[in-house]
Amino acid sequence: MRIKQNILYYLKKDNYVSGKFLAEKLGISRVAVWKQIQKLKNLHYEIISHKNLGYCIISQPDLLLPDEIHKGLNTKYIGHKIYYYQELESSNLTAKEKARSKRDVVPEGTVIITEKQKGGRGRLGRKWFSPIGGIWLSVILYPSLSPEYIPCITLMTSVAIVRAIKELTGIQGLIKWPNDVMIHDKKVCGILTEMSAEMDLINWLVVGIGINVNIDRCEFAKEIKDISISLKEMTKKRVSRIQLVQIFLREFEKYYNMLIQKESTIILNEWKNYSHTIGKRIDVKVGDRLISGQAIDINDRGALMIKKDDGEILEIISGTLLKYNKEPNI
Ligand code: BT5
Repeated sequence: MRIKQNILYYLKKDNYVSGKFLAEKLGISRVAVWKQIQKLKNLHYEIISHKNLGYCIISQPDLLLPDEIHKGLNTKYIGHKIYYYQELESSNLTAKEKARSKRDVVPEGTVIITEKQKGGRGRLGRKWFSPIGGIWLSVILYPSLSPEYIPCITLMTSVAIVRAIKELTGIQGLIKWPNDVMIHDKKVCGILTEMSAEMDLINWLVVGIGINVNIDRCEFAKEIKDISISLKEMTKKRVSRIQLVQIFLREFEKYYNMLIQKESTIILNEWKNYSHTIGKRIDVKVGDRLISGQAIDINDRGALMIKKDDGEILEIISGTLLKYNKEPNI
């Protein structure tokens, strides 16, 4: 992997680079250089060769290749190990298999990323539409936290996403409790947090993130056309998925570190700043129960606090917002 990265480094630095130069710089044979160039071409790097001048890179693929993400990632551990796939059933499924069976070789912060999911999943077995052009990734974590912190993991992830989108595109997304990032009242991102835990300790945690990036309106499935949006649609141009992943992973690491050090106040305050939910009159489905009232706050465990019409205040850890009045009920 290092050799491929080094070859790319020299190719991107100059117009033409000779095979001899690369072989000398990297301490390998010219045949080995040629083999690496073929591998890069297989990864859709467009590289031409000239008999006297050497190799020249014409274009690089718009793929979420680990080498590209690693360049300038600047995190301490999140995303240092990335498993990349052209297509998966679901990145959360793959991440869970790895977390379950290979903990010794899959360090904390390992990322599973794929260009496309055949069976992307939302909460409660719902479908998550994941065509080419989006970011579909899962992060594996082993936090020393009790399971009651799980809602906070979803909250901090949504804060990291909102901040990454803002930094890259200037667009201010808002967070709809518990796991949606919205732009103009439409869903641009969903988060699926799954875990294995004992009574008071999390064994592993997988945070799955789906962001609609370079997806055109006409590509959205009929059933979600009216409720979803992509960043390309908003900015009217293609958005760099690599940069968005890099910024997101950096923000994610920052907030995750705060959480494991039990400094959740900053996260909760940020979440409230970006909240699309607090202050609104809502109907929430919790299992078979329907709860109506006003969303008044989230508590330090990330539970939504609802004031019912009879004045009773409930804390809801997880549920689905059904009716959602945009105007605050004052
Ligand atoms: C979520 O569930 O929002 C969690 C989505 C998590 C997706 C990521 S992608 C990487 C990782 N691997 C996976 O398999 N999953 C994770 P929920 O709150 O249940 O919302 C699901 C609902 O969102 C669906 O019922 C649709 O109405 C809507 N939906 C589906 N695909 C969408 C999309 N691409 N954009 C916007 N809305 C969508």
